[in-house]
Amino acid sequence: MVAPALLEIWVAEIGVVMGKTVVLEELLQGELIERVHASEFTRRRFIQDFFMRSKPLIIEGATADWKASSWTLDNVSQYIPDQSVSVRNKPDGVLFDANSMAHEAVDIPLHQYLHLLRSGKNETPMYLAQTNLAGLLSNPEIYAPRFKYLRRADYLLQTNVWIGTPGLATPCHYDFAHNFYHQICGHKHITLFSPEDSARLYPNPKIPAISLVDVASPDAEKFPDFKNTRPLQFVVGPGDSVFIPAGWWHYVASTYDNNISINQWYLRLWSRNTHQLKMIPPMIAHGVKHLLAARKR
Ligand SMILES: O=C(O)CCC(=O)C(=O)O
Repeated sequence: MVAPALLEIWVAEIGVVMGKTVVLEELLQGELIERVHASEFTRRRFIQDFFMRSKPLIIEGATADWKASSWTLDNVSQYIPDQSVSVRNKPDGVLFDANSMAHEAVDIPLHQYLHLLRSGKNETPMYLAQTNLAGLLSNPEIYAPRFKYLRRADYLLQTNVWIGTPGLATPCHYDFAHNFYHQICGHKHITLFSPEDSARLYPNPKIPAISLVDVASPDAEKFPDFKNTRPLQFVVGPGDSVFIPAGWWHYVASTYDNNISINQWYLRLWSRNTHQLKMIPPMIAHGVKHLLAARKR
């Protein structure tokens, strides 16, 4: 649980990230995400109170027994072999342009990248983003096993690692899979919006899973209805796992420390969760659109 003084610092940081001053009271007036500790939480409760209701939450301490839970910028090169990786380095730290999807990246040996981050000599914010752990390690499940709240029948689609500097932001978007986002070291600021806010987030007409609104600095003239969204904002630190249900919009930023996160996307192929059932037609439409676009190229 975040100590109040630290929370205030983070709130001030969020104020900077969001391009406006946010005071603690304002944040506390908004909706808060529920936080539970793994020692007092069961899979049954997860399914009933969160999964079936498509409700996000933070579980603390659920990855304490993972080998990856002790990864830091100083020791991760002992576990992940050196190899060339693609690192985002857009000068403004934004992962991609929400209009065009354009991004900038360099190929660099992983250990050199980690060394650069530790030295703090990088000239731009840098991000080894959404990198499939199975592509970096031959046995990723030893370090990041199936999450304990998953069922055997749930399909673990992909486990990604994210290693970055302060000053990064991943534009607001949603995924078709359920997401467990585990903070390993450093901190991230996360802003979530429910699927009910979709129209107020002005989806990119070409890629409807991406919002055109820059959550850090929203253009009130272009996106007047954004002010009517109900964001859930919070900071995650080491040991926190966030459940982001399929279809929930998320904007993820880092402001003041180097950080490592691991996320797991999974599909529950059959479920009475009505929201997930609603996701199936857009998911198929999205897939068909991609296939058609790929055939045209
Ligand atoms: O960590 C980030 O920067 C983005 C994470 C994200 O978008 C995801 O896990 O789906």
